[in-house]
Amino acid sequence: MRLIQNFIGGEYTAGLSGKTFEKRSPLDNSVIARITEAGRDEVDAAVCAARAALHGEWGGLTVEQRVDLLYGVADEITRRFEDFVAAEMADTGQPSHVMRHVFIPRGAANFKVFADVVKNVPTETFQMSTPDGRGALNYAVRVPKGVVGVISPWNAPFLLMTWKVGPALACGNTLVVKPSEESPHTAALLGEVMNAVGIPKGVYNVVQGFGPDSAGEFLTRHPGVDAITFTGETRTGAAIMKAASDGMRDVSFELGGKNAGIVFADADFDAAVDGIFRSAFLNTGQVCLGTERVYVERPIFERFVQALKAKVEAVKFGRPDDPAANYGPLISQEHRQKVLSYYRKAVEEGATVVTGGGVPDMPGELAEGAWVQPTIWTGLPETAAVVQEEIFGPCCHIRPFDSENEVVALANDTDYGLSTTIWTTHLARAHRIAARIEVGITWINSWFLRDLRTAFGGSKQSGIGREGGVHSLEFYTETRNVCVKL
Ligand code: NAD
Ligand code: 6OD
Repeated sequence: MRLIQNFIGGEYTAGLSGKTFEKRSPLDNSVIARITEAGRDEVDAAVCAARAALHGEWGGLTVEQRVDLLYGVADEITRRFEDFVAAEMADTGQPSHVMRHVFIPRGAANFKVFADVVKNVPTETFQMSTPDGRGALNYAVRVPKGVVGVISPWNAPFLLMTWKVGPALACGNTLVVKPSEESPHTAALLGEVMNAVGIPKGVYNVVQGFGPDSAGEFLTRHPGVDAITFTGETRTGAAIMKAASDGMRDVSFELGGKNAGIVFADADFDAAVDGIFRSAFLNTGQVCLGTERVYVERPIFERFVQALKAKVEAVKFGRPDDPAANYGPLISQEHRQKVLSYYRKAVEEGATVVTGGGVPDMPGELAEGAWVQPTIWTGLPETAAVVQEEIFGPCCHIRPFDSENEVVALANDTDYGLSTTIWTTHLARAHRIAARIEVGITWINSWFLRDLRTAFGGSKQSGIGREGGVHSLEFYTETRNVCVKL
């Protein structure tokens, strides 16, 4: 069994309190790692190490030197690709192809892309006239925010953590990262990469532990943290916002979603079925951008439901390294209980269960894992809990619609506003609808197609702020204006 420690000032350290916790495999509930839990003292040590690094060698590097180091980090992740794949698979139990083709390569890309952004972004300047006719020149200087606290979730741990670590480092900040208690491996492994590449000690620190009354809360309440970037549940975001208000620290929040998928009768039918299947069921439905509400134009409704059902019923459950398997478990027993409670609630609320609704029969020790059947419902009113609340599991409700106005109203009838996917060959209509849907990200005839230079974030209760490309620079730097009288 592995022992995972905190990473502070470039060293893996045993906790002062001696407290540890277990990480269990989602596949069979066996204990796969024991983790040193950071208490207040470790969090304080990590913040102090980050503060010292800000004023040390790291703070004196040129942009070009930082960019070179970040390219080095990306290359080292690629060199240790198999280690990252194995670490992430151990934590999440998801199929190896998802790690290999999406999550780990994206982790490396998060360093390269933001190194490029920082290198290429121009400086804002304004010339102004003055009464003496000689004028003045204003120019903006970007400086790092300082010590940034990164709090990340378990559903795509490496991608989502590095999506913040990459731009934060590119902008010259130093970091204390608190990965989810359910996915401690890759944040810890990244410490080895930082050391191998020569990132100065203290620039990247990791404290392991839980949220309330543990490393997460201690970090967000620490006065030495200048800004907090968080991805996770909306409720947790609210708690972190309260903590951040002490000292007026800046926040960037990527929160929950209850995203709509909209399919018009003129859509490329097979592409739409494939697209909605991916968006609802990839990663066992544990994707914030995932579709849990599907609206299908009435003429193709029945055919669509049957086609999606056939795809769902073809999934093969199994271990990530089983070549015959393509579907993984949920992250934990606790999350499985939550998802299964919604499966029961759907039935109580009168849903027609098109497929799924329970747990699959798994052989041997896998019977102890966090497996659930992917599930489709129809027939519920929009007020039903499973249509309104984020479940974060492999399930969706499908409802027919008859008009553009109706489907826009249905899609917007939620407290969340993260993403939408629209399937149609009528591009002018798709464009029109995209402008009316209250979300941060709309995909047309695609889903989770990411250009890291674009704005990413949620409306309503799905987030505060935008990251991606220059939007990340807005959060991870402070802009100072210099006015020169000529
Ligand atoms: P979570 O909010 O339970 O936990 C996220 C992180 O916050 C973990 O590291 C946790 O330990 C920490 N945390 C919990 N309480 C805290 C507190 N009081 N103070 C400080 N830290 C605290 O979320 P999760 O279950 O890990 O992830 C799933 C959720 O994340 C879903 O709601 C999903 O929609 C959301 N998510 C959003 C995005 C996005 O980009 N919008 C991306 C991925 C996941
Ligand atoms: O692709 C990204 O940058 C991103 N933040 C994805 C979020 C996935 C949510 O589960």
